[in-house]
Amino acid sequence: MSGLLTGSLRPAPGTTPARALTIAGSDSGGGAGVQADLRTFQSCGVHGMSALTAVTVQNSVGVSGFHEIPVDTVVGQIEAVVTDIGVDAAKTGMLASAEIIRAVDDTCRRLGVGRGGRVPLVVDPVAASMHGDPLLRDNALDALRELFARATLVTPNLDEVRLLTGIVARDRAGLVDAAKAVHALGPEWVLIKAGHLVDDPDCVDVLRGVDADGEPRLVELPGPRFATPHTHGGGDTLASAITSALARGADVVDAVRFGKRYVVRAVRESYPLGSGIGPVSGFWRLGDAPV
Ligand code: PXL
Repeated sequence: MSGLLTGSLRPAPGTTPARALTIAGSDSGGGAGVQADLRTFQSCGVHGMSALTAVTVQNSVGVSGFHEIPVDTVVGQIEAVVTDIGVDAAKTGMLASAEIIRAVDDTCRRLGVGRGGRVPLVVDPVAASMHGDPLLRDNALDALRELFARATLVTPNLDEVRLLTGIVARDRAGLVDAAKAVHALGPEWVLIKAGHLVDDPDCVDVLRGVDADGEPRLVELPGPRFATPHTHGGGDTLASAITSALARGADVVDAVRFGKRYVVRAVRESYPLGSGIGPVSGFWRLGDAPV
């Protein structure tokens, strides 16, 4: 692994850190969405910026509704930060509607974010909350598939794979088939998350892409499976840790390995909150030094 991600991730005081942008929705309960993304960026030593797409009304029990941000305000936020502050990597989370997805796609193309540009783009194709509450309009799947062609990496879970490709993966061979099918939609790399394969004691995610020599590459990423219901925000945290590593200059395979190590620790230290599902935690990154 490159030295970019080992040792202290703390930027030297007074220097400008690597910069990452999340284009995503707000979770009022603080477990997922932009709240999870920004604190993960911070924990990974990266300056976080946000373009808000929607505001969800949400607690640990579920999402009772959401309000979309007007498309020109979504685009305006992205343009404002990229043209002044600059960005080293970006990610998308909840995009809510086909109109927002298409506007984000076009804005990224214009600003050189994603494939064909200078800035890596991670697309986490958020469609529903853990409780099954919708976070994406039904008619937005075509636009989401089209956005995949701009992605450096897409990070679907198995529910999202089923929605986007019709494939129902039940075992590891199914994950590999899913990775091939999602890769065919056009992203440079795809990471299929095994979290939903609850019968598998290991949690072996599958990464597929094409390496610098043009050779297809399949990487298996094993990890422990924890017996906790409190995994809210796990997918957002993984994608944000990967985005942080990309912002620091890591290649995709190293960035995904880093993200997996980060989220394993966050799930291990997840906590109960409210009467429903609690969040994964970045508290393990806090030092013990007194304030
Ligand atoms: O974890 C996916 C996710 C992303 N973004 C927002 C969410 C959720 C899950 O609830 O609320 C805003």
